[in-house]
Amino acid sequence: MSIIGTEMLDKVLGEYVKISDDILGCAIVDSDGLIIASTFSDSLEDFTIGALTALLHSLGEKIHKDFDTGFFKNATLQIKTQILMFTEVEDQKILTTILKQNSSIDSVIPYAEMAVEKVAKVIKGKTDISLEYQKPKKIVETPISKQPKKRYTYKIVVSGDSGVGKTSLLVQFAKKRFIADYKPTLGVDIFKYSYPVEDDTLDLVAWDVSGEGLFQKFRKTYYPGAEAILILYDITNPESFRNVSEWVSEIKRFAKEDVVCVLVSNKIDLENQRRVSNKQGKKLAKELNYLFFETSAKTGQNIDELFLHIGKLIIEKKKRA
Ligand SMILES: Nc1nc2c(ncn2[C@@H]2O[C@H](COP(=O)(O)OP(=O)(O)OP(=O)(O)O)[C@@H](O)[C@H]2O)c(=O)[nH]1
Ligand SMILES: [Mg+2]
Repeated sequence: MSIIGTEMLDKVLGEYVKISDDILGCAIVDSDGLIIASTFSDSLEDFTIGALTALLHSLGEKIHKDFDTGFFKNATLQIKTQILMFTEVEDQKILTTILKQNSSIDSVIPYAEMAVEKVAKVIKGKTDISLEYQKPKKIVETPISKQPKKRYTYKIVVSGDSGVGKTSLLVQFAKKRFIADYKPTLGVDIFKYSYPVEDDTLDLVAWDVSGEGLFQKFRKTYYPGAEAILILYDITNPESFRNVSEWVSEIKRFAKEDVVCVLVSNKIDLENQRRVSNKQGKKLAKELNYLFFETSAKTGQNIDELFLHIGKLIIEKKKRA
């Protein structure tokens, strides 16, 4: 990149960190984890900047891995005292934003998306880049009679034990492909996917949570605002079925009362290794008053049906509200 480009990148990042006091700093990192540019909030001391820079350097592996899955849009990683948010820039580069521990990630995401658009332009050599970050527009919903086609956004949290297939289910739904290698999710990955439901369009914001106990204490911050929650278990793994109750109690404590809950019995392509019967799953769902779906993230069986069903319920609810 030219000197003008580098200066422009610094300006774009400089304005971005001013958006919110929650942003401590940010960096553009390439797919090998190398830092191309970085900016930190004016209020930070040099030693804090040093520590944060070291942190960014240590992220190379995660960034590399996420690129590998080909499914990188918006991910966050919660560490001891900060949140790291990664947003993909078109050209195999990532904007990493370092946020204070209790920041509202949802409110920073739209600005991060504006920042990556600007960064992509700088990388392409464009110079006519606005440094302004406009407040994201709120979607104003007009009455149904005046506007038959509508867009709705909804947040879904996908939970369940490690390895049950949460990430695979989302990848299969959005990309129609299956990743056979197991790469555990770290913290939480957030991605967006739009799909039609009858005459309307749904913008799904899925929070793909790590099933690892290690990340448990952070999970409570993921549930507020969720309109649907999936709890997955693996039909070949009875422990993941037994642990559904743990996930249910977490949801009861932290999610909205009227959230749409679905018990998802995954990996049904492995019928010959099944150790949790269809009947057991159905019975538990009934007791919990949850919807019940049996899916395979490998073959895609029932996954479109699952999201269509949830989508219809969400739209009905929003139209009634
Ligand atoms: N046969 C089969 N394998 C699956 C299915 N879903 C997931 N897998 C495999 O199970 C392993 C774990 O899948 P993931 O989607 O990474 O599991 P996860 O629930 O996201 O796990 P964490 O991120 O650690 O919480 C991977 O090797 C997947 O390929 C399925 O429906 N059928
Ligand atoms: Mg995962």
